[in-house]
Amino acid sequence: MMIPFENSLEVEEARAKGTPLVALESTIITHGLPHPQNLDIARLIEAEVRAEGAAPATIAVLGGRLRIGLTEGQLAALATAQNVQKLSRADLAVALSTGATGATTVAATMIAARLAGIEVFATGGIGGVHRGADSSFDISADLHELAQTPVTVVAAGAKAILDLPKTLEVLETQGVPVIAVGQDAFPAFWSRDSGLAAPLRLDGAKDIAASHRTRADLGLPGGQLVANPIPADAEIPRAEIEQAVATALSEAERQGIHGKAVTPYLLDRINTLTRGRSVEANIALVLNNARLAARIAKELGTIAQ
Ligand code: PSU
Ligand code: MN
Repeated sequence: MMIPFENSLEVEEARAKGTPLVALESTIITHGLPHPQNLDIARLIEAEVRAEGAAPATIAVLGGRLRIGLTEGQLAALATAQNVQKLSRADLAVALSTGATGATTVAATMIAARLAGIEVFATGGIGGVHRGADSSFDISADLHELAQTPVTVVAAGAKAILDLPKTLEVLETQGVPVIAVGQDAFPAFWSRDSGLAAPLRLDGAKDIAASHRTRADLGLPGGQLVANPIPADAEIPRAEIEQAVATALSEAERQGIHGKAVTPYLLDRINTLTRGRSVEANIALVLNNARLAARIAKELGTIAQ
């Protein structure tokens, strides 16, 4: 069988030199952040990984090819394209076999990272159990992916648009380690503290790398969710963001938004309702996650497999 992905030159060079790699998703660029800032932010995330001495591999499907690492031109084209598909686990094979272009979610990026031998992945927030899931059944495929694909995902917890207690319950049922970094509380994306205890806590990249390897040694499938709190100077207090979340949720319900469209719709509305503050916080936390992911990737490079 042919290798089902293509490495960018930067990724090839990193492999040749033994530079640690960090996977980055592309749905955050196409569906998670507003135009036109999304391109600048995508570049900043990559730069943050490089500044730590690792190499970024932004992942996307371009013209039916699974790209591990994008050139500057490819990144710009993706960030400015209209109507790019949002590809999760269910969509990946159809997109590749029909020559489509699409951005990969956390789930699809994990699948691609594993294929490419990349063990660490940085993003902003993961998908989870949506509020009202008891009637909508809306549970992100990201949670099931974490249970079966051995990639450590660094996120700032899960967004307040989700039902966080139910999200943690599903992760527990699926056997996914949820590890808060440097604190006991599970962080809630824009805020450092969700009011819920994190199931696990580790205080640095070295320990996170060690637990990644130990899971593999135990023969356990699946990855780890590293919940890295937003830097204190960038956080939005819970009460403040909750108002925007509540408004956005009721608007989404009134308009009958469902399926894949829910998360992008809510993010866009919350950005408008907070007058851009939610996106400012999003930038700070994703850069913070890129930094930690690069450090974990470097530590993994020092532990024998
Ligand atoms: N949460 C964010 N920003 C994002 C996403 C989630 O704060 O951009 C994106 C990620 O790509 C994630 C996806 O994997 O949304 C989840 O979508 P769904 O809930 O439809 O599975
Ligand atoms: Mn969903």
